[in-house]
Amino acid sequence: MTRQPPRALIFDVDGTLAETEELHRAAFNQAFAEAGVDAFWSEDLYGRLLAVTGGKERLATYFSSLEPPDRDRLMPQIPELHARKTRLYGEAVRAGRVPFREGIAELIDAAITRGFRLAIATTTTADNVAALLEANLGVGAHPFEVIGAGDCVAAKKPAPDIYLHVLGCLRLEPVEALAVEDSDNGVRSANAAGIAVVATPSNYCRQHDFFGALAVVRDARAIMTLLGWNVP
Ligand code: XBP
Ligand code: MG
Repeated sequence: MTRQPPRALIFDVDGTLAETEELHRAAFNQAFAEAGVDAFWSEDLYGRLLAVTGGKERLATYFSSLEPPDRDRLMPQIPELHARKTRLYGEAVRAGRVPFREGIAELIDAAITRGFRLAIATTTTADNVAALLEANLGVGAHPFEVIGAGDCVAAKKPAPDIYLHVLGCLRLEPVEALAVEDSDNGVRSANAAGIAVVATPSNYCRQHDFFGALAVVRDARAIMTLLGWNVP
């Protein structure tokens, strides 16, 4: 790494900390079934819908593609549907069904050992972040100084808002941070905020265009190698 070494790591959540999107997809489908909504998101359809970040925005994109009267009947149901989905997703995560990705725990520990500040910048909700951190690190035991999540900003990824919000809370300049992302929207968001970003593509994002990423690597262990940290 030829640049000035960063002082903070800012992690994306879904697809980066953990492979969560299959659990999100299952929660959306269960919420549809429980609400009597005649919809089912297959892996293929969900992979395309992931181009839209934010569950509520994703639902609005999908429902607006339907014909009236279904479209007009379903659009007002988005807040309740998404709240139901978030409850279902949180229950599944708290049941321990989604571990951190390979190397994430080691990267976090190595960063802490080296005095790095840690933060999160994600499109998902704060409740979902809390559930994932509790399931993998224990209740109240996470090392993230700032958690920027969901609707705390006006515009979701690929807009830079969430990264600019987290930088502001950390009182750091963009050049002092390094972001870790799994998707093209995430890389674009960090880049737009002026932050260098390493991509660790997730299952749904393998074919994405990671233009603008400092590097595209297999997992968090490869990030430690990139930073010159010995991999345990
Ligand atoms: C990924 C997203 C989120 C999740 C679903 O977030 O775009 O919308 O797919 O979670 P990130 P919600 O990669 O930025 O962590 O339904 O809570 O949005
Ligand atoms: Mg992601």
